[in-house]
Amino acid sequence: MQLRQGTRPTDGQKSSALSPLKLGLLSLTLATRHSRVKGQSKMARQKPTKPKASRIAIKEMRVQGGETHQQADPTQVPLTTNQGLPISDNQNSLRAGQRGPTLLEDFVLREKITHFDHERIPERIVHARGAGAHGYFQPYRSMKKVTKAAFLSDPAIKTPVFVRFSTVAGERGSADLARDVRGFAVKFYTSEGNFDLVGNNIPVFFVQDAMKFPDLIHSVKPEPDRGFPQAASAHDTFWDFISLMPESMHMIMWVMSDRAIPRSYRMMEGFGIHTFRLANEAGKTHFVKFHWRPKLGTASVLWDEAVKINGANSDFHRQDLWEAIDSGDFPEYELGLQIFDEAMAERFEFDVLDATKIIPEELVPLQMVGKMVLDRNPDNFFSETEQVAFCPSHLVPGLDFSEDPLLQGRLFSYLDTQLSRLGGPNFHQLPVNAPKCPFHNLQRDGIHQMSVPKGRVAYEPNSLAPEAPRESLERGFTTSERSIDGSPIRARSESFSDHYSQARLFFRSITPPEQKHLANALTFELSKVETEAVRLRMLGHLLVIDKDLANTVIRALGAEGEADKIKPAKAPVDLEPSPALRLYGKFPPTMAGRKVGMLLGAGFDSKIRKDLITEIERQGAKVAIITSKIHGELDSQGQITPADMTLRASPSVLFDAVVILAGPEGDKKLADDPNAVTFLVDALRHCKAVGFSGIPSVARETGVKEAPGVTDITIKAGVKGFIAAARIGRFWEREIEQ
Ligand code: HDE
Repeated sequence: MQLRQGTRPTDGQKSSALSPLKLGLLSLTLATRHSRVKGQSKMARQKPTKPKASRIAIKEMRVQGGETHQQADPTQVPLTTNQGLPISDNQNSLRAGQRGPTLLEDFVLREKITHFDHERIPERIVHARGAGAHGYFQPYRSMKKVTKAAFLSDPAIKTPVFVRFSTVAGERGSADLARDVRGFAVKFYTSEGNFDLVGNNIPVFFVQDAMKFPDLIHSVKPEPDRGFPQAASAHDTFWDFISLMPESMHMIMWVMSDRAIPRSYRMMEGFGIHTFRLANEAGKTHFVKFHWRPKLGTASVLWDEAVKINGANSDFHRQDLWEAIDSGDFPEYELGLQIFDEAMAERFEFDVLDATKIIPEELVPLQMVGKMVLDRNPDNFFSETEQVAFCPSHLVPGLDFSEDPLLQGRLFSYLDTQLSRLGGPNFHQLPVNAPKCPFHNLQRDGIHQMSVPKGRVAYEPNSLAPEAPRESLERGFTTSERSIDGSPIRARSESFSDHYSQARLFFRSITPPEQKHLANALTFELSKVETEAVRLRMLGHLLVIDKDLANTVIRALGAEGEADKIKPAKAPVDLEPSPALRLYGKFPPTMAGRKVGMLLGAGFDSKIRKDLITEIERQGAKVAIITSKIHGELDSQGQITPADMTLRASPSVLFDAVVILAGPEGDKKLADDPNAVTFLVDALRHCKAVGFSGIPSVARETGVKEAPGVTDITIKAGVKGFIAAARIGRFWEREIEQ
């Protein structure tokens, strides 16, 4: 059956077993790209030598889902499986109907993902670098109306959790402040088994189908011939792939935004991304999206800070989490649910099975249903943070999956990857992975078997072991009812084809400073791309998303050549801006969880120091005393204040706000010290609150005195003024071109 424009096959609707590639549903575009061989001399380019390796014609076409298909021409070797079988469609997994679940029969997908999963041993192939913490989750009220999940049923129940935050692209030893998505994975040890909510800090993803995940990761990882760049997306292979994936445009807006360089794991949101299902006792189901909201509000750093933090302390995020928990300042996140039914889902402009789309909170508001508190550091990094094994397939009764083709692929991948990463099928027995409720079955043996099962019976049904575990209809997990009726097909539903409207929505919803940073990030990344054709293709996508954004980037790049003319599969529409997508101004001003760097110079006023510390701590923030020499600094009375850090090792990028407090002699010394000047110049450039003592040498060096958010702490109400500024956080009006 051929689908009309704008229609979406319903569950019961049969779709053709032939892929739209064969049906030729939409008009095909044939694009020819010429790749340039870098480093060739002008002469060599004028007189090409045989064979013409530099000129490769690539046949490209878009079909109804809007994804790019590149087809081998008859003289080229086709893409094959490892058994040599030519592959007809490398973009779509095999589904029961266009919007149906992925079929286990899809040996092509399984071969591709199996191979991918086993590519690295034992480091995680993605999300290798991370930090973990123990804690608990507690619901605010019973959610029995919509789910029978026990851990959401009673506000008296505290469910233990283990959380792991991570970066995606870098290796285990890479730096924390890479521009990247952050993993936000939570293992709930519930009374009915483990539930793993394996999410990210961005609510959408790059690709719509699990089939594309290995390609995405290969494109962002160090390029295979040279082994670099590490933990960076600013290189040709990433942007080549992305510019051929219109479906990635929404995610690209998020990844180029400040969300991808968070200030702290404690100050970022988390998202389950996919649509899941909730099921109540009566079997009634609703769709649901999971959100985590940090109690400390959201905060990010600037790219210039990120680069400098990576040099000053590449463990910045991991250490920040550890120290907060260690000092009893426990990170907290609220769990918010967006709950909606199938009828509502049908009315949305987008498909709820498409992981590149959000459901604006203005359409479906968040219901805050509980809180998670992280109150204990791991005892052993390897045993816990490294060996924890999250799997989106770890579910409890009352929750269920949706047919999102990205989620469906993940259901297979995680268990598979643990087999090589953790060495065999018994990784669930490791303390961090073992359920905290009793678990018994008749699986036996295997490498690293740690339990000693007794008796002669390891099968079921049996009549020899009445005490052996048996199935339970009442307590057991049952898949929620839904009709699946479709012929096997490799095709993406047309309802997945609007790749630009939400990218535009995101850009137009965020605040002007965020927009500016996003344009800066795109300019930086694209300026690192060596292949002009890739850059021009990407600029073409930006022109579709938002002309002002594209032109800002084009101007800043000084790009020559004409941006590609991209014809979207579906023309974008202007959506009502969603303030909930903003990073700044969404949470009330606070200093809680922040850190103030207090640089002391000789002869400082100890009363001001004391008053400041008292006020800062009252706000829930911490102070680090910084001095030139490790033993500390003398105040005006000749008393020494010991140092937490030395100036050389503590640039102001490590703090949320800074103070410089010195007597006349100390002030002069600091003004002569390039580290002190940089300390202040950077705090100013990064728009932070600055407090200084009325002695102006360093301040005069940097022109800092005049700027908004800068307070003379020696005047009456100076301390108060500094605190008020530090609560605001950043003074964007101070931002200079970066
Ligand atoms: Fe993952 N992902 N992923 N992913 N993912 C892994 O599992 C994979 C995706 C996410 O702290 C791996 O145990 C596929 C989306 C997190 O231990 C691996 C696809 C989201 C973590 C894997 C995706 C995530 C992982 C590597 C496309 C956000 C770290 C090691 C179908 C919702 C968990 C491991 C931790 C880890 C596969 C896409 C989040 C290989 C095939 C979308 C937070 O199994």
